[in-house]
Amino acid sequence: MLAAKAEKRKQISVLIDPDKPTIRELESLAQLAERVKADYFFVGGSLLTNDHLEICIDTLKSNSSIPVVLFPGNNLQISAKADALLFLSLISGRNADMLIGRHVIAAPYLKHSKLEVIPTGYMLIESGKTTSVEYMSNSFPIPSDKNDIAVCTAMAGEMLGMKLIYMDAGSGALNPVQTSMIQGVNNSIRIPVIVGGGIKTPEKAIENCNAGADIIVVGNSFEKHPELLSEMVAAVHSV
Ligand code: 1GP
Repeated sequence: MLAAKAEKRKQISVLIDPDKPTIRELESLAQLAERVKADYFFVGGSLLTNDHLEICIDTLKSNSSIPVVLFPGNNLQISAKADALLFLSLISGRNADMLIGRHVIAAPYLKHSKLEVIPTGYMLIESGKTTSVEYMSNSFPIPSDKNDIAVCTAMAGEMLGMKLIYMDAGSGALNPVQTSMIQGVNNSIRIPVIVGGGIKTPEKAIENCNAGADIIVVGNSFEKHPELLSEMVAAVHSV
């Protein structure tokens, strides 16, 4: 991620909610992602209701060479089978459990695993409806028009030692993060900026990259239209 940013290469991650796809669907998604050269799989969700995390990672890894990065909604979503884990601190909220509490519980497991642990400042941005992550994290998102709050939050995250900032409107967001907010955040920090939530078109992905997003995350749209993957990856890589 750092090398790509230094070389000004934009990247795209396919978000997989382990509850949703069948093994068959996962196999073909992984093979397609490999063919079109998607950069990462992010795996996780606000709430998992089936015990599919490990089989999901196994399936992705046996059908592609794309790195699998855990994007955990809570400390139960840890698997040593993945390559890395976004160690998400919900810096947009004021819920101590999501800022540091769950991390204390997870730390000894992570210490003994071979996972690459990536400290990530996670900023939830208001998106027009209550998202699962807002409800499950018991935190307020940053209002979508308050760019100054987002900028200062990202700056504080970087100063606290976070290695990535993830701006998320939440899965299935009605309104994705506004480009002016992405621009403001990108101009104020040096670490890579990940942007996700409600991105449905290659045009939107390009707009976000031009505003300063380093990594675009798409989940829902690929679940509904896997055929979009090729176009989206090409769009992001063309920026
Ligand atoms: C959610 O950023 C991700 O955490 C992706 O959102 O599913 O809306 O693409 P979508």
